[in-house]
Amino acid sequence: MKKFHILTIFPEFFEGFANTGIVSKAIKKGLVYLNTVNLRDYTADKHRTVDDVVYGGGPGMLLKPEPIFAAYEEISKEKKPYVLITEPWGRKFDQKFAWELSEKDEIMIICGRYEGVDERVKAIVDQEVSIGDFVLSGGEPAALVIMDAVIRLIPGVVGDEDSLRVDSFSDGLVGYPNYTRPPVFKGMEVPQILRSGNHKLIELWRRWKQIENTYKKRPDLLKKAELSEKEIKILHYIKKGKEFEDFISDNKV
Ligand code: 6GU
Repeated sequence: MKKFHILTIFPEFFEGFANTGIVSKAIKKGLVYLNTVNLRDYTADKHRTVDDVVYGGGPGMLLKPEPIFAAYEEISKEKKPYVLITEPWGRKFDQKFAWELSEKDEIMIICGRYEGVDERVKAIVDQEVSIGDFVLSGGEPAALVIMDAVIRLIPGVVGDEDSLRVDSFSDGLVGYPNYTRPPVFKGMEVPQILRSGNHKLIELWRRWKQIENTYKKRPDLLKKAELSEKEIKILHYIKKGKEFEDFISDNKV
């Protein structure tokens, strides 16, 4: 079972997430345990203060270190978790990072506030993490994004494990287009190849579309993708503006 410990001043933020869809099923199956920790429960004063003014002056309030350390120390008594803190400048969260986190048994995510967190908290942090180059008012939406991406990688969570294998990004490329019924909708037709029953050809067409979509939508990904000789050939065709049908007839597929 994978455990997430989420340190937050807004535990209610995670209720809808924990009670919906795949995540809710994973929790009910006992594959995931979601421990949302209210930092106010680890304060010592009457007002349950979690933040304070900045030494040296400046705007905003910072999360105090004591409640965060107190929560961390209690959690660590059982097992030391891998500790993340949400920061706009942290390591960019991506599919590779999600796979890495799926290997950890216990993950703690400290949800920062945009004004910041007392720097001494970094003493317990293994990795600062960001979900992109933009500023959130708090780390809660980021923690939710991270958990969702990691939870679906846990064996037994997603019904059809094949779907993980064909995920966009699983091989560094954008996904291929999919269609369901009806075969013609508002004059738009499902590509004939997908209805041909020729599985070898369908597989090749899907690969073509993945390479084409990556070239058109995310050319930055192509630099890192490890393409086979055949796939490099496909890319050459696409760059020259040729069609899938040209590739088929030129290469006697
Ligand atoms: Cl992880 N936290 C905050 N506060 N802002 C962000 C972020 C995280 N990722 C992108 N923007």
